Amino acid sequence: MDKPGLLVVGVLPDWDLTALAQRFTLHLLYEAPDRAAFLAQHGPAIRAIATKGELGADAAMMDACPGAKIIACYGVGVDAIDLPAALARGIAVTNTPDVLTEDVADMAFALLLATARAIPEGDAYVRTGTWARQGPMRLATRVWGKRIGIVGLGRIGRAIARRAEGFGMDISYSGRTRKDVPYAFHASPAAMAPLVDIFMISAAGGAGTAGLVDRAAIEALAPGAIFVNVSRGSVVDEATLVAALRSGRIAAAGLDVFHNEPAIDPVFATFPNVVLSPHQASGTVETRKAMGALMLANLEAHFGGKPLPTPVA
Ligand code: 8YV
Repeated sequence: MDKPGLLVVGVLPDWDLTALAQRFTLHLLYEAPDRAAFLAQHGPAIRAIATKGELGADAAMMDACPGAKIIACYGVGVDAIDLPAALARGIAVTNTPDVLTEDVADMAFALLLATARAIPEGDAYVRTGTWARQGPMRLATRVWGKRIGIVGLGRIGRAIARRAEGFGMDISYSGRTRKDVPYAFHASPAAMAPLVDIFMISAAGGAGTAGLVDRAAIEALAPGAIFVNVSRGSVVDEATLVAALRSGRIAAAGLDVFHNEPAIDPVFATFPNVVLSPHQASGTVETRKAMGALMLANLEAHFGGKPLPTPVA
């Protein structure tokens, strides 16, 4: 029997492509010079769509693949998938929660430590011989014991909070609802902003959080605050963030996510006090293998008529 056709929207590691190819006939959209022509040609053969957090799937893609009844997302964030369009077409959507939580929280702390302790600057200081020529580097900023405010205390936010406990931090959070946690709750990012030294964003993306960290929140930050975002660029009013970096109101920023990835606003690269990361928070071999395995498990379950391991509610 012919293997079902799988539309692969974005590049995946070879180990995933090898595993997927055993079960499906792969149609690699990311290799197509003309996406629309590729979808017109291969769409009728597609029975499932494998996409990625940042790439998603829109209604036009779904319409081009009328036989696809599942979209399996390699990533926890499904903000780039048109969920109402999937629902209207009876298409199941799955994602890869939990398996990436701890890595994303690690990256949040890596960016925090890199900015506060000026790790990239120190690295350059040694490499360029400045240390030997000029002596000790400037002093940096302490991390342990500081006040951290987390925007979005979901799975990833809680993992960040657990790490913050280990750093002896005073922890608060903002979110839609108060949670049963021993951390201070604030009704909005703007209410929390003036009360923290570290402003950490781990809210889910999507229409509900677009611009959640708005001008009011950024302008309310305590002078000298450190700003870290490991969620989605869309959560932040980026123009105001840039203005706050330019004016020096924010001491430093660690950013893994941006508007318009990967062609981000080049202004970010001009700030010496910003540490940039190319949307790599889940990017370890261990986690990416787990994400690929979970995506495949969802596809297998769908075609086996079994309950989906991680459907998107
Ligand atoms: C990406 C992510 O999916 O999980 C998410 O929502 O943003 C990431 O894990 C990852 O870059 C794979 O494309």
